[in-house]
Amino acid sequence: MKLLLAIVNNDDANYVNTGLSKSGFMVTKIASTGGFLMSGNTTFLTGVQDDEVDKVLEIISHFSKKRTVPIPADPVYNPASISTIPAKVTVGGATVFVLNIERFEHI
Ligand code: 2BA
Repeated sequence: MKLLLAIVNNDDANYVNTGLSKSGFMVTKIASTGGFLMSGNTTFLTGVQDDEVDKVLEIISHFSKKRTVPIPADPVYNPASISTIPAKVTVGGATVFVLNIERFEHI
């Protein structure tokens, strides 16, 4: 069994949630914050059988878009922000960690 921990852009989170739920996967959503942009994202926890991992990754990938976003203008952690052209980073699709589950109990 595996635990997938998927960090998804807030704008894609409802689509990912619906996609996973409609395919029968149990999902827990956690409101999270990216340490670099310091803006909200959504972390999904999904426990699945080993042979279901690829299907979950496919659904997450299908609904998670890549986007370019400006880095907030804060000269302390973004020296480039003193330029008139905002620095940008590419965010997403999704960041996914796949962890081995030693034991699972649903009590
Ligand atoms: P943030 O930490 O807010 O990062 C947003 C985007 O900023 C990242 O997109 C990446 O393009 C860029 N970025 C992050 N740290 C950077 C740095 N030190 N220098 C330059 N650019 C940097 P993604 O890679 O798609 O990550 C989206 C979100 O996924 C991240 O939001 C963070 O919440 C999470 N994440 C990504 N990689 C992670 C990791 N290895 N461990 C834990 N969380 C991760």
